[in-house]
Amino acid sequence: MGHREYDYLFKIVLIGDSGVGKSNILSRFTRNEFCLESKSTIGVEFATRTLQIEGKTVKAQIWDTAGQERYRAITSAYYRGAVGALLVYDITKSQTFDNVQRWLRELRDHADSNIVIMMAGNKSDLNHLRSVQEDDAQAFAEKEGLSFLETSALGSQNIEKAFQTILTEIYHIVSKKALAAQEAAATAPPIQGTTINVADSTEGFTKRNCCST
Ligand SMILES: Nc1nc2c(ncn2[C@@H]2O[C@H](COP(=O)(O)OP(=O)(O)O)[C@@H](O)[C@H]2O)c(=O)[nH]1
Ligand SMILES: [Mg+2]
Repeated sequence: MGHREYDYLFKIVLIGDSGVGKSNILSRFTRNEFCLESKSTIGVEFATRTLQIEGKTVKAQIWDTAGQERYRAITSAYYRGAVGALLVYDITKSQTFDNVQRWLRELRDHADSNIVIMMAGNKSDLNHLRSVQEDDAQAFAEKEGLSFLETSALGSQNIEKAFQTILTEIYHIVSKKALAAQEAAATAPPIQGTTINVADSTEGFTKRNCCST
C-alpha cells in the first residue's frame, strides 16, 4: 500500500518573451542551478519541487516553454490545468515589459480565469543596465491585479519568494473553496428522492419513462 507524498499538486506555467530568463528561473528554483549560456533549444517539459505551504506538502509542477514563445506557438495544452503563472520580463529590455500586455491577453484566451499570476522583473542583478523602473512595473501590476517582484536567477534574489507567494495564494484559494464546499454540504438539506406517480387510473398501471412520447 502506497501513500501520496504530497497534499496538493499545483501546475504553474512560465511565460514571457524569449531570453528573459524563464529556464534559468526554473533551474534555480528546482535544482539550484544557473547557466550563463543556456541553450534555448534544449528545454524540459516541466520540473517539480515539493515544499511546505502553511503546514501542507505542496508539489509544484512548473512548466517551461522549450522556446516556442519565439514563434508565438505556445499551444493551449501548455496552459491546461494551470493554476498559476509566472510572467517574466527582463528589467534591461523594455520591449519585454511592453509585451507583458500581450502575455496577459494570451492567458485570458487560454488559461483558467482564476489563474494566479505573478509578474517577475528578472535580471535585477543588472541594475546598471536597467531600462524598466521598478515603480512603473509596480504601478502596472497593481492596475492589472498581479503580484510583482524583481528577481535574479543569477543571484537567486526573490526566486524562492516568487514561487512561495504564488503557491500560498493558490493554496488559500483552494482551501477556501474546499471549506465552502464543506459548509454547503453541512447546511444543505439532504437530497431526497421524489416519488413520481405514473399510474394512469383510466388506462391501468402504465409504466412510462421521462423520455417517452
Ligand atoms: N544577469 C542575468 N542573466 C540572466 C538571468 N537569468 C537568465 N539570464 C541569462 O539570460 C539568458 C536567457 O536565459 P534563459 O533562461 O534561457 O531565458 P528564456 O529564453 O526566457 O528561457 C541566458 O544567457 C541566461 O544566462 C539573471 O537573473 N541575471
Ligand atoms: Mg527557455
